[in-house]
Amino acid sequence: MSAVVTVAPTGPLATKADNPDLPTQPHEIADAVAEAYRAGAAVAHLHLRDEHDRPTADPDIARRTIDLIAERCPILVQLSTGVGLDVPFEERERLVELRPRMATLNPCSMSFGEGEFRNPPRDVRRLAARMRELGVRPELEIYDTGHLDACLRLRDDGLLEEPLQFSIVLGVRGGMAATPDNLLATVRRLPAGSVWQVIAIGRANLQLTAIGLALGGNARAGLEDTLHIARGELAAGNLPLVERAIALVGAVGRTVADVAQAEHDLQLTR
Ligand code: KMH
Ligand code: ZN
Repeated sequence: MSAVVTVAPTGPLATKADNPDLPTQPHEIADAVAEAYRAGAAVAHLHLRDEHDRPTADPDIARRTIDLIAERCPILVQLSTGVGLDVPFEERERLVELRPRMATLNPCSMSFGEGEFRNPPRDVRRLAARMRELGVRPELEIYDTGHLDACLRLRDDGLLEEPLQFSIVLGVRGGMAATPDNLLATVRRLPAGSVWQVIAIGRANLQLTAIGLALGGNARAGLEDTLHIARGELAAGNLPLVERAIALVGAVGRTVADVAQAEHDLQLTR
């Protein structure tokens, strides 16, 4: 069974002071994504930064980044609508108007590290409905038990179409701890036929990515999720993390999905 590897080169929080190899500007992100594609990643999960490296939902920056990526490789683009903790929901949601193949949908508000991640129910419903209208496939971010229930309610209300696509996010301070028990308990509760991946934040990244792959999930790799390749050792860019995930796919006896296989596995209809 093939596994889709997503590269997440740049998250909402880290800066170049945390890891000097963090790509922040459009051409840096595009170069990192193209390297990851050549290594085997089929999906790129994107956060954008402005010229001061602050998280932004500026559609021009997003468009420019997507175009630079398309010049370099045919990887599938997934825009983050999480964007950054201080960016208003109304700006974040506009990103789906660019009609990426996929975008994230964060179903609930929560504490997030030292900050607050605001996803009010009415706004989430509006974004889910708009994504459905535009044919942008939502990746549902599950940071805690009740987030899955919130997604199932959206499905029951006709705002999400099956098969559902989930990220099980482990290790955000404010969400589930990064433990195998939490991963297993969440996987067991997913509706039959769901597509899912593990997003393992911080130290448990390697272990939980490996467990997710062994259980049949997809994998995500990159500096958004961990700045380190080993304890106390910064990753020298996204590539070593992507290569590590690719090696894990082989180690559990699976093959790496190319873009065409990923379109099939993720059941992308446009
Ligand atoms: N930053 C991760 C903890 C999103 O961008 O919308 C989850 C994430 C969600 O990637
Ligand atoms: Zn993200």
